[in-house]
Amino acid sequence: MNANHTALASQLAERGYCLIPGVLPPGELDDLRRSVARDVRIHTDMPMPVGHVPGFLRVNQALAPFLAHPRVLGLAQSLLGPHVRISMLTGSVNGPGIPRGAFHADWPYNQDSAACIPAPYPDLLMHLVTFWMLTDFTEENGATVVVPGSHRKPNHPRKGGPVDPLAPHPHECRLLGSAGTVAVCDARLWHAVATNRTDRDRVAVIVRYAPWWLNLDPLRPGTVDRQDIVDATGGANAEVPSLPASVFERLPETVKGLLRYSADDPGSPG
Ligand SMILES: O=C(O)CCC(=O)C(=O)O
Repeated sequence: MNANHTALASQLAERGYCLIPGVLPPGELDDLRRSVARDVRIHTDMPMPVGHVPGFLRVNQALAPFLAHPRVLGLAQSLLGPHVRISMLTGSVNGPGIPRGAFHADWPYNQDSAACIPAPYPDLLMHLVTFWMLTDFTEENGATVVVPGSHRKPNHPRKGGPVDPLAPHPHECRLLGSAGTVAVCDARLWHAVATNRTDRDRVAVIVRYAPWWLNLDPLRPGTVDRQDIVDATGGANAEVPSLPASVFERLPETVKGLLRYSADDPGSPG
């Protein structure tokens, strides 16, 4: 592990998150932000102000050249091993007026998911959630609320449980950063959407990185595990549509290895 990754890895181990500033080139930020904000608004699966597009790479590839950035992928590989892949890529616009959300941990720790690691879950990092900030993340525009150190807990706040997921936490803080920063979080970190009190969008792409040994099939429509664990039980679970072969083929070579699992077979319609 190089010295930078070691320092970031120890912040991540201690607090459950770390920040990598200046990953995206300043000269490209305006175009990236405009492109992502436009396509999230067109394709969102929830009404604004919650702009949310799972499988965002299908409709927008603006971030593709950066997804294997050595400062981000290098850290992910040093934590999860060399065979890392992108498990989810979501376009995200938290528009003006978006209300505060509930504290939760992310998949596969989230106990509201049909496919989850049952709590008490083990003290093991299995999934990274990265926020690629395309606008500054500020207190005013709803920088994500996080509880430092909560990634070491074996469960996350749940309705009816000992910690109210909707109440402010005494140790909470914000994931603050300037546009171009990538925030890297342990998926167990307790976090919540924060109110955007400005009249401007907070724009990001949320990219999750998983080791090869984490079973992503329950996320993917049409797989046996999705059918058995999610469809047959009527449970909730994040859904990641596959990447059309035509989109996959146009990705930078350095990025293809991260998304091979997610791509449709060549020859299938896309
Ligand atoms: O948009 C945010 O600030 C948080 C998003 C979030 O909670 C999630 O994707 O799990």
